[in-house]
Amino acid sequence: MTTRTVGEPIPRAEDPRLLTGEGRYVDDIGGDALEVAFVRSPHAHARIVDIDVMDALDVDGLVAIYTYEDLRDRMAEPLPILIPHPGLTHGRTPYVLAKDEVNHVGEPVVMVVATDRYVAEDVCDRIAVEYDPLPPVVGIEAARSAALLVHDDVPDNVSAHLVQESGDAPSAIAQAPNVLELDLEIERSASTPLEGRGVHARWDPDDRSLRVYTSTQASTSVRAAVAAKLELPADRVEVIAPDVGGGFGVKIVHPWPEEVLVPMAAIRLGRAVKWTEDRREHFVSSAHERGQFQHVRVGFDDDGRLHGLDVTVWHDNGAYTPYGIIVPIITTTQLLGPYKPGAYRAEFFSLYTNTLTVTPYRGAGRPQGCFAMERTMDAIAEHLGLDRVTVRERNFIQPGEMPYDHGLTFQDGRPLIYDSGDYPATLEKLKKLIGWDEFAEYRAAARAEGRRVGIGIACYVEGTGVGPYEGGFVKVETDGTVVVATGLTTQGQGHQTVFAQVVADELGVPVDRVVVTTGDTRRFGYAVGTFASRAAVMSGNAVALAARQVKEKALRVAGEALEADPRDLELADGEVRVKGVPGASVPLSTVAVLSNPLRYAFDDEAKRATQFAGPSDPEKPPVAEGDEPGLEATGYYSPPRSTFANGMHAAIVETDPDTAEISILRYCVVHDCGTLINPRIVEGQIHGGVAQGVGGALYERMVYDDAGQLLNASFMDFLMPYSTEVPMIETDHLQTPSPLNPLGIKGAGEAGVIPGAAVLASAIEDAEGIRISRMPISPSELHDLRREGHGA
Ligand code: MCN
Repeated sequence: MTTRTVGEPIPRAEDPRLLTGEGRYVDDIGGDALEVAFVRSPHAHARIVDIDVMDALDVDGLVAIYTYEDLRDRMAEPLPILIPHPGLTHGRTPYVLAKDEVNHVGEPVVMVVATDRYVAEDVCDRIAVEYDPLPPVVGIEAARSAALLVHDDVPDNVSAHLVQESGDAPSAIAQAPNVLELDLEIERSASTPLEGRGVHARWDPDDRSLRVYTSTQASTSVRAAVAAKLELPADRVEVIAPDVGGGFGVKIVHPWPEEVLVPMAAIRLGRAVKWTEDRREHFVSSAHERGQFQHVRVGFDDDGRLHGLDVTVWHDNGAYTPYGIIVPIITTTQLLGPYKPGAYRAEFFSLYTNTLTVTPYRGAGRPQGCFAMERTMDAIAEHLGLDRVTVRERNFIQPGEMPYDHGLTFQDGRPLIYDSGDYPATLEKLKKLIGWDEFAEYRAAARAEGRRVGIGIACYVEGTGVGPYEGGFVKVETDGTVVVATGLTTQGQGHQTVFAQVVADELGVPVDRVVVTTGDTRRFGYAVGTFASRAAVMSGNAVALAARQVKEKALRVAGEALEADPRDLELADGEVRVKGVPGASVPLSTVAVLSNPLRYAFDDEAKRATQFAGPSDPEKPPVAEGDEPGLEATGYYSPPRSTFANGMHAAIVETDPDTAEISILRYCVVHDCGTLINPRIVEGQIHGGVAQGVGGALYERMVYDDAGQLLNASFMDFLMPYSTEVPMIETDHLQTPSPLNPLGIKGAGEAGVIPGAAVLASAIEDAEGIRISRMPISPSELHDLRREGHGA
């Protein structure tokens, strides 16, 4: 029997190629392409008075210069709002090249096309843009004060103001025996994938077709956007995401201005044109996230049980809102984690600032929500003198209460209902893994040696696998190779391996016979994209459903050949067999030939296979009357609603009494994403997420000055944790299958990052006896807090 591979930690099939430098990224795409550079705004806020290109025109190698004035029709309109929401009362999006105003440093103003990038950059230097600088709005405080406006026609800088309620939280809090208030802040950070953005476009004038390679998380969406903006029929546009060196959210946006401008130039010039983002461009002209102030008011009883929770969030959405309110609404709907809040009220203000636009970054608003909720849990425990774990346990939704309806609306407009999960069991595992109950003893021993150690915990629940749909195509080739395609893209998640596992098990073939393509609109045209930890749930189930159709057909065709009832047949080891009859079998490759009348004529082996069972006419393949040729099928999966994964992290930290250096001694994760397709890949995902969580907790922040200049727009200045700063991560799993999809899967791709700031704040607070309300925290900030007199 073929061994089942779902659930097995098989190595990633894509790794040998990627690890030996065989990856093919956008910048590797060959061809004699012209190259693009952009003149970008040096001002955070300014009116454009004049653009003078005269001095640039005699540069050797210059091919074209485009400003807003050169744009036509839909290219001259602002970019769309990708996720409209009634709460977004003042949505604003940029033009692909600034029209008459710039609203952040890095906004593209002029596009230059030249024979190479050096020439293009030289041309940019010779273009004189005259600006009339306006005072910028930088930071949440400045935006809230509304003394200055980012967009003249947006009162108070508020793009959206939304209130969500379940019960009457203000009264519940007023009547509660205990009330606490917290003011919290998470600073702005960013996805920072190692490969920046990049676009390569070719126009075929004979075929009137466009091929675009782009480093994206959503190639089908880019195709739709490019076709719409350039007014081409979608079937004349191919968009291919080749290998993508990380996305982490920033590459979901579609289209980036560059993604339509580069194809526009390719069409107008009739040449291949490419643009590769440099690192500084990425920092100032892609997107950031995090960046929230929060005020929490909570009412609870003397046992620590919540009666009411009232949270206000001020969210910095940067200069524009292409993603509407998606980040703050995720914060306020997913903040509740595994807890019953009593009554709940959440209110957010999404605010414009003259800084880079904010779009989802791995976790997408959840790390901020988790920080608010988990800081609150710790504050309650401290207030009542209770163990932090006890307070959490007392507020958990119990397994018997699933499905649990919060009485709120989720970000996708559907009811916020948790489908499944066992939070007490998750916590039990975590306590054992980290040794929660033994820690007091360890702390006392460490204290006796003059060491400061602390333990922290944070819990989260994450809505994953959002719809509306994803599709999969499965085909058995006549050599027995199984070809799988799905439209969503891959940025390092190991999709080639996991989708191969799913299909291999459905068809009973060895996993190395399955070849998976993602992110290529030539192979699969309808897809939504890779974000929101949705690929495993969505495309995993879609390829399974397609494979099940292929299986059904294989049994039917083989049944004809073997003159057996399909119900007596099974698929295993790459063959269709008559159950219990040794030797009565036909290879799946032959079934593929039998399903293909034209191929059959050339295949003696298939004819012999047919003769084995003595068909009436061996020259005629046994494709049943009315059957479509080909052993292939397309399947779509569309979920009734999101499925909710959950997890809990605990960390032990040590803080240096003199230098305030913060070291993570242990970091433990217990995670439940339902049925695991590949535990090794899920652990890799969690480890990568934890690394980003550690970055967000201790190192990573975007530092703007008052003029709106980003001061640390390079990897020299923006601190990311190296492998030396990322601790060993101890991981354990629970598998509570989702009842919402055939494979029982929940997503895992963002889990690692969500509680990073919360768990490390909890542990540092425990080590230091200092209230931590703002993350990230550096040694110098910890030192300052100690000096302010809050120290242990
Ligand atoms: N998986 C599994 N079993 C499960 C759940 C998931 O084996 N029960 C596997 C999946 O099959 C997939 C991986 O784990 O190979 C992540 O699955 P999933 O949770 O579905 O997440 P996506 O594949 O949709 O990936 C998106 C997610 C997000 S939102 C961000 S941001 C992110 C992340 O994945 N960006 C990444 N992980 C990343 N990893 C890399 N290397 N690079 C990025 O840019």
